[in-house]
Amino acid sequence: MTTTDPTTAAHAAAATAGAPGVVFPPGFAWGAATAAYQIEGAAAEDGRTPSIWDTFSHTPGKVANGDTGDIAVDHYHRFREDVRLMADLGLTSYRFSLSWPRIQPTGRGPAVERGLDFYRALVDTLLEHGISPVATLYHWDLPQDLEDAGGWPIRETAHRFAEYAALAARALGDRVPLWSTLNEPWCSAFLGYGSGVHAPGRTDPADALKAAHHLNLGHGLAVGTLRELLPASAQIAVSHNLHLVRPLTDSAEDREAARRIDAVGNRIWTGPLFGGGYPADLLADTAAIVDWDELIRPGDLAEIGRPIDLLGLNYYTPTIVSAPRKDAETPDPAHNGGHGESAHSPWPGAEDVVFHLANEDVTAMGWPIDATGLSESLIGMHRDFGLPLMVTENGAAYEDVVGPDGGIDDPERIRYLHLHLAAVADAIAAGADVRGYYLWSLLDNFEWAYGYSKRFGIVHVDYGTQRRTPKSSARWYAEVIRRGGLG
Ligand code: IFM
Repeated sequence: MTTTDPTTAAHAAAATAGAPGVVFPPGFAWGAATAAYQIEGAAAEDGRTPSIWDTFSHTPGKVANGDTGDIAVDHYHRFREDVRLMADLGLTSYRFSLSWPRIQPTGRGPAVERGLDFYRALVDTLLEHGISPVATLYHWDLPQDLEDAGGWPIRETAHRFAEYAALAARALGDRVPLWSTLNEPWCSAFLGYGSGVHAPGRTDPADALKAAHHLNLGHGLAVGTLRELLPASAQIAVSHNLHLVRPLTDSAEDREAARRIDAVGNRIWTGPLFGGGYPADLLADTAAIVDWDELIRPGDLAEIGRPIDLLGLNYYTPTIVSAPRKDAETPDPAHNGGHGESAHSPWPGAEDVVFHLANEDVTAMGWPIDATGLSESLIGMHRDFGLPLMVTENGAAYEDVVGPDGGIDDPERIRYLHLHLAAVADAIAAGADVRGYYLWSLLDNFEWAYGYSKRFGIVHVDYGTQRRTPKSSARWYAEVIRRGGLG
């Protein structure tokens, strides 16, 4: 594992963070990110079968307006046009996810070549345009057959995931230099099996904790498989939405609330990932919910702790918490990770913790804007884990308006992105080894339980015609990339 000496020239070049003319290190990846179910469409083509998100979105009442990913933004058929857009922006890297049910429809057995062909063509087109591909194996679309067999709460799913990783690595390993195992497993475990606002929509805290362990195990097993099958030069990462948890006040009670959310939101992943096992306080907080001794089998922690090359951070907003209070605020966007309302908590062992808005300056998701949380996260991760980092998601939804000339002017998104890129520069200047930034998202897309009602793209999509129109934020980002930093 490489760690970077903060005195290198790259860091010195970035040391003017916050000042005009902020420059990022040479080789810094200027990216954008998407995910298969959110953009591909072609849900029943070329052998693809339903994932948990197909089932969930087709269940009345689960997704706003009854929206589904059946067509999404039709990227499956329009990927060449989309790669041209990326090239026009000057992106140097593109982070996308592979659809498990497109590659291995039932989650078992051989790969479907037509599914792999799509990704081969996508990757080849990216490479032809000088854009470095970053493939995420799992961005939430578990084959429905595996959910029917028990889903992430059962151990077998972790082994199935490693087998699928092998199929992907054999097909694409010669041309994808950077792989990520999981995207935001916190959401898969705790929104999918705890609060139920995400697929598969189950609401059992014990299942949520079991899912977390099996996602960790699946990650570790997949790292082992990828190391065996990929060229030695390939790099392996995982992307977590680590919560930047701040206590509302400095009281012992609020600090205790923050500790509990940090345990089940963050250290449940980073503890075993970095060889420390599950934290004792997490095990104590959740002892009445799940039998960890039965769940963790001999050898699991060694698998999960296999070394990785890079750690991805997905950051949108900080998480402000307190102990229960009489004046508790009702809108608590962080309660469900900002992904919808549920009577069931996604925080096993910390159900009574109260969430607060960091400030009133919010995006269309209701998520407060506070870029200091991004620099603080990166600096903390550098200090605590000491490996290269990437911001694998960051961006904002706004209610974009198409002007009379067909253009979309989105200065609020530009402001959000500017603040957060400056925060990345601040972290680099403070010594964090941050290798890239992947803006969420390239295109407007299916925003999970919110359907198409929330737009995160820097490229607008007219869902009726599938016409793509770069917003002013896209032109701004292209200029940032051209200059290699903020002006
Ligand atoms: O759209 C999602 C993405 O799939 C995962 N991270 C957060 C984004 C915005 O909610």
